[in-house]
This record gives sequence, structure tokens and C-alpha cells, in this order.
Amino acid sequence: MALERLGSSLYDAIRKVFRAPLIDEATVKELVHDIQKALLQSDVNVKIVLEISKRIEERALKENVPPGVSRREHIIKVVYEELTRFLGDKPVPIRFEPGKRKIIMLVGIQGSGKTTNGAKIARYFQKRGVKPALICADTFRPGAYAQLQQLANRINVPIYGNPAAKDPFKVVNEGLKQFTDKDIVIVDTSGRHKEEQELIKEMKMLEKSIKPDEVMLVIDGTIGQQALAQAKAFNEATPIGSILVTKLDGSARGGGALSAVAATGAPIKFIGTGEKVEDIEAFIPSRFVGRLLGMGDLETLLDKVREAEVKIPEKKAKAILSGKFTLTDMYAQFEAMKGMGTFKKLLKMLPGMSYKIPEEMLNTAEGRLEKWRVMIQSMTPQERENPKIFNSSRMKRVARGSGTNEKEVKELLKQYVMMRRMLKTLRRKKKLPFFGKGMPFNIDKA
Ligand SMILES: Nc1nc2c(ncn2[C@@H]2O[C@H](COP(=O)(O)OP(=O)(O)O)[C@@H](O)[C@H]2O)c(=O)[nH]1
Ligand SMILES: [Mg+2]
Repeated sequence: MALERLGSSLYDAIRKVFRAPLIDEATVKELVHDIQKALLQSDVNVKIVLEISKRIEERALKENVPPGVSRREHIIKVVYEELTRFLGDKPVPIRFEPGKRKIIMLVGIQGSGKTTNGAKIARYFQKRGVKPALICADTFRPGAYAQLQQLANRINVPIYGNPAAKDPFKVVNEGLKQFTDKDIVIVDTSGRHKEEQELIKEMKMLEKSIKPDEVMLVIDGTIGQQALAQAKAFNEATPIGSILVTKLDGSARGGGALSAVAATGAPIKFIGTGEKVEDIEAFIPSRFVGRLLGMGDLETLLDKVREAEVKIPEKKAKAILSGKFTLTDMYAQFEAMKGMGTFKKLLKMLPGMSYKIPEEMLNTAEGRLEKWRVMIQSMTPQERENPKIFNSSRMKRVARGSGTNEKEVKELLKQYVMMRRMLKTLRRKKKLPFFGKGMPFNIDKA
């Protein structure tokens, strides 16, 4: 499925956020840039791309992160929500009431996939205990009836049509008379060309005489963002109730078609993902985005982020155990702790705490976590990796960048040295409560 390519580039983009040792403005900017690239490659309209990326960037950088949620989780949530939003609202499902037959009329230009997808929809409902029937109202194209009949026979769905008929209204009316006991009747219409006024006229008249419960526009997903013009033209002729986007399996432009169509405001109800009669799915934007990103719904996605957050690669954990504990690691600790309650509470949760951490340090850690995070964010990568290089002018710069003062930066560095020393002591004593399962450092395998 070609949408997988869009999915995998989006997934790569957010995975960088999972893995980044630290979340700062540069991380967000890079994420936004990656998302832009992925969407543009999928033929999403530039204006829409800019809109999405602006919203993601603004929310990721400016929105307050609710308590108990890490900045990382928040950013992923923002991406998920904004991508879902641009694919439209959740479509209202077709509701069936006993004794009340629904009529769905399929419209769209020739070759968009009306006939094939008419059969797909019939099968979709049949599988869900709804009794469907098909009517062929395409009296224009020779062989139209035979095509639908073949599909209908394959799925055992009753069909009405007349290959010799010239008048689609008559055919539909006769068909509707036959199918009074059905729950849903799907009417396949002729397509001809999109420019042809005749088609639009026929569609309008059919709609007036059949009075379908829903007019469903079938659009070929391979045309990318051009889908917007087509959807608009149809919508002007007959108000469209819903949209079905086909051929999303073969096209790299699927993202463009979906987003363009969503922009019309008509809900996308189904997507076609192949030539076979079972290649159809109900379209639910949030679920679709989850799958596009390679992982179910938002909760599953956040679980993955949380997992990534508390896990430090084995190699890294070993390095820390051997005494290499950098400011980047310290920052990662702070980030991980944020989602798990305060430092103090965390330490209290640890079983068998037989050593003492100075009370003062606990309080400092609690009260100044946020300040420290900002200070570390203002450092250069070299400073984070090798805090020894700090001199007075570097400290001044960090203080300025983080809205603190030199004394506070000094204090952070002192805390850092203390933490590092403590880790070394723990290592010597072979007591490593910090590194248990589910704790910020996870070195199960080390
Ligand atoms: N790959 C792919 N092909 C499709 C899909 N839907 C329809 N088609 C193909 O598109 C062509 C035109 O379909 P058809 O139903 O005859 O279009 P109509 O003229 O609108 O009735 C046929 O060859 C179908 O097999 C889809 O979701 N994926
Ligand atoms: Mg057809």
C-alpha cells in the first residue's frame, strides 16, 4: 500500500522524538520539517502542509504540558491530533432501522471505481448482518450491467438491471420495487466524463427522482490534490453526503487526495485499497492516523513513547554504571521522572532503600527540576557531554539563555557532580535501586 510510504516517513519523524536525548526547540523544528517533507511527498497541498506544521510547532512549543505528562508525550499527542484533524471529522455511520430501507447512490467520473466499490460496500454490509442489494443504473456504458452482475454473483448479493434499457430512472424504479425487503440498496450510476454537463444533469435528475438517503462520491485517489476540484464540482451539482476514495493502494498521492477531499467538509466514509471485493475499509481519521503511524490508537502510541522514555539503551546504561554520567543523561532522568511523579516520591517507592540520599538534595531536586531542565537545554552538546569544560564565560552564557544566574548554573553543576559520585558509590556497593525494572534507568539485560 503506497500510503505506507507516507506512514513510514511520518513514523520515522516521530520516532526521532521518542529517541531524542532531550526535547528542545531544535527537536520540534526538526520534527516539523520532517512532517512537512513527508506530506509534500504525498502530494498534500502546500497550504494545508504549512497550516498543519504551523499548528504542530505552535502547540508543541507553547502549550502548557499537563501534569503527569512529559513534553515528549505531549508532542506526539499534538502530531496525532493535528494529523487526524486535517483528515476530517469522524464520519457518522450509516444507521439502520428495521423496516427502513436505505438507498445509497454512487456518483463519480468514469473509471473512478463506482462499480467495483458498489460491490465492495454491499459485501461490507452483508458481513455485518445487513441485507444489501445492487442496482445498475449505468445505462450508458455497454457491459456495465455484466460487470456489476459478475461481482454481485461472486458475493451472493441480489442485483437488478437491464442491459437493454436506455432510461436509468426506469431501471432504478423497477429495482427499488423488487428490493422492498432489503436494508440497503446501492445504486451504481454511469460516469462518462467529469466535464460533461450531461452527466451532472443526469445525476441531478436521478437524485431528484430516487431521493437517496445518501449520495456517495467515488473519487480516484491517484489524482492527488486535484480531487478537491472534482469534489467541489460534484458537490455543486448534488450535495454530497459522503466520499469514498479509491485506489489508495497504488498511489503515492493518496495523502493528497485524502486531505483535499477532507477539505470539502464532506466526510470520507470508506477507502478502497485494492481491486478485490474485500479491499475496502471504513474510514475513521483517528484510527487511520494511528495505523499510518504504525501503531493503533493514541493510547498505544503514547505507551510506546513511555516505554522509549524510561528505557536507556543497554550500552548507555553500562556507560553510566562505569561512571560516565553526563548532563544529557541527567536531563533524560529529569524528563523520565516528570511522568512518574517527583524525584522524592520516586525514591520512596524503591524497595530496600538502605542508603541515604541527603534530604537537601531531594528537596533541591524536587523544587528545581524545571529550572535545571531549562539550563541544560541552554547548553551546547559539548557542554552536556563534557561538563568539565565549563568556565565562567560559559556559565554566564547558559545563565543568560535560561533566565537564571551564574550561581544557579554553578549549583546545577555541583548537583551533577554529586549525582555522578552517588552513582559511582552505588555501583561499588552493588546496590542499584535506580536501575530496577520500570525505573528511569532500565538495564534488565546489563
Ligand atoms: N488498485 C485498485 N484498483 C481499483 C480500486 N477500485 C477500483 N479499482 C479499479 O479501477 C478500475 C475502474 O473501476 P470501475 O469500478 O469499473 O469504475 P467506474 O467506471 O467508476 O464504475 C477497475 O479496473 C477496478 O478494478 C482500488 O481500490 N484499488
Ligand atoms: Mg461503472
